[in-house]
Amino acid sequence: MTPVIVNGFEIHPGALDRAAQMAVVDDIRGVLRAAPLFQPRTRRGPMSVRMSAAGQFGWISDSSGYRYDARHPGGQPWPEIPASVMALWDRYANSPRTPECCLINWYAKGARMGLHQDMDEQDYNCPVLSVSLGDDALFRMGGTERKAPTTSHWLSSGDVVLLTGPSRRAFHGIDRVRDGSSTLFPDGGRLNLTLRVVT
Ligand code: MD3
Ligand code: FE
Repeated sequence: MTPVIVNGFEIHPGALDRAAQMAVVDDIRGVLRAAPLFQPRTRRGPMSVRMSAAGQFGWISDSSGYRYDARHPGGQPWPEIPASVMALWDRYANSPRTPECCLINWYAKGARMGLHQDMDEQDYNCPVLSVSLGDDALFRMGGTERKAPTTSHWLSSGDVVLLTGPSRRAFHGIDRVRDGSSTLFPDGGRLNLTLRVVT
């Protein structure tokens, strides 16, 4: 399928069918058994999104600031990135590098993510690949300056977004999640995976 380009963001609607979505969710449940979701705290307070990760590095945020770290806050190394998720990178990322982090974001009812840039990775020439699962989310995309105009796009379960080129450095966020819009999770909610090269 040819992607939709919105504001320089490469969106692949319905990249994963229902069976593929369920297989990825199953694999991520396995990751979360070894590396449970936690609530990152920033200087601005606790985030509404809960997080975990797989791969060599995960993103953590605590009293000493935020950073990529080789260990979960519980002290254990992160589990391996599941093959079902790695396969999406191979298919959509078009990158010679291998992802070193699969960040896992869980949006329970009411969770959101403010407009931000992802600047903790060392090489912005490496793309980021995002996979949306569960409830629909209103994704806001801007430019490389906070004041640049933004456009919004609903992301649905099974959508893949490739952040490459100028969009890799662009401000973005999740304004809201539409509760009950998907049946993938029996009790609702949204899972977002982002594959990243960190070093
Ligand atoms: C644009 N996640 O984890 S995914 C994040 O749905 C994050 O949970 C959102 O923003 C979510 O940092 C949006 C789309 C996305 C992911 C990473 C990006 C857009 C991006 C990195 C750089 C630029
Ligand atoms: Fe981000």
